[in-house]
Amino acid sequence: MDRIPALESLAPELQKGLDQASSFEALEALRIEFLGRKGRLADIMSTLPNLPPEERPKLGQRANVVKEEMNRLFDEKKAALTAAREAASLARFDASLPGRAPWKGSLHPDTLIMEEICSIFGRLGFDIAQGPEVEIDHYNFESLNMPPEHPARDMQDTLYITDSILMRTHTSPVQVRTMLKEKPPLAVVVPGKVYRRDSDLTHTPMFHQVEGLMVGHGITMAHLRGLLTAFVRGVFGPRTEVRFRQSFFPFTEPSAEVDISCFLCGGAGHTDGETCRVCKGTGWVEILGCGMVDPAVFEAVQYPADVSGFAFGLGVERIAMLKYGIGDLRMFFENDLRFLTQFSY
Ligand code: 2NL
Repeated sequence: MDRIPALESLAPELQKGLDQASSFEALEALRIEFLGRKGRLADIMSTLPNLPPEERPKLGQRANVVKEEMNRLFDEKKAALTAAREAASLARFDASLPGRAPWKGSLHPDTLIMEEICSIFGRLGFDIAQGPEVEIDHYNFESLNMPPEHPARDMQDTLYITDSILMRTHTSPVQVRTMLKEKPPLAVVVPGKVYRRDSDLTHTPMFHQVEGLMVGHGITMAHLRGLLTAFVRGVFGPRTEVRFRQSFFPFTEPSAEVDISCFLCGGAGHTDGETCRVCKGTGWVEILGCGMVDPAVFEAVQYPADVSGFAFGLGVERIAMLKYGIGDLRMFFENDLRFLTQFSY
């Protein structure tokens, strides 16, 4: 005998069962019944040792063929069930429903303003420079005409790491590093984070600055005025007027603060009979500080005595608050998506 009837009927019977099965559960039940460890095929296999030794190999081979055939039948049915399930879920899919909009990232207002400022100065011929936020006293103060006992140091509440290492209080040390690396003429803008020991409604321990520096032969205050005028017109519109007020910084002489004509009321001081909320009725808004680089700074970086230059510095959050009408500095640091996503573009 080379065939066992029970073995030969397995695949046809399985096929009948599969034809009836309409779920993955029914499929699994059939798999256990026919191919399981205690299933019908295993049952038949367990009778093999009762056969005469010469018949065993042939029947063993035949059992393997039947097993493979049954596995193929299962795979076929499984694929059919899967296809049916997908077709059913597609039938439920309503292509007329409104879609869900994907989350779209946006840039922080600080980033937008820094990029805009760098782009304007880039077009005016300036390079962009960056440097470390942890600085040494020498680059942050000493070479900027602020020796250890200089009263100007009291103007800065500094976050010290050691006696001589600190968090930079302005980006000026990057300009110092640039001058130590490069000979004049040069023109750089430096955007970045700066740190002060200060925290209240209108001050945060970290904020952003952009500073600029142009050095060469024959650089005058006229160049400073022309470039800053072009700059503020780029940010606040072509009709913006500028006004220079005498001021003081340890690293510039002479020094000035720059006001622009109010971009909300156009300098009138009022809108629809109400006092202008941006300039508080003055018609002017303070925008930055600047001046001609003090010769002591050039001396500290060993530049020749016949070079001259101008520098300026501005607070990024302040510009962003003015430009976007943001009333509260804390908004910049809370990372509230209702605030941040308003700056998508
Ligand atoms: C302000 C004023 C200013 C500078 C920054 C500077 C840098 C070097 C040399 C000279 Cl290396 N000056 N920077 C000059 C004038 C003003 O910042 O109110 N910033 C928020």
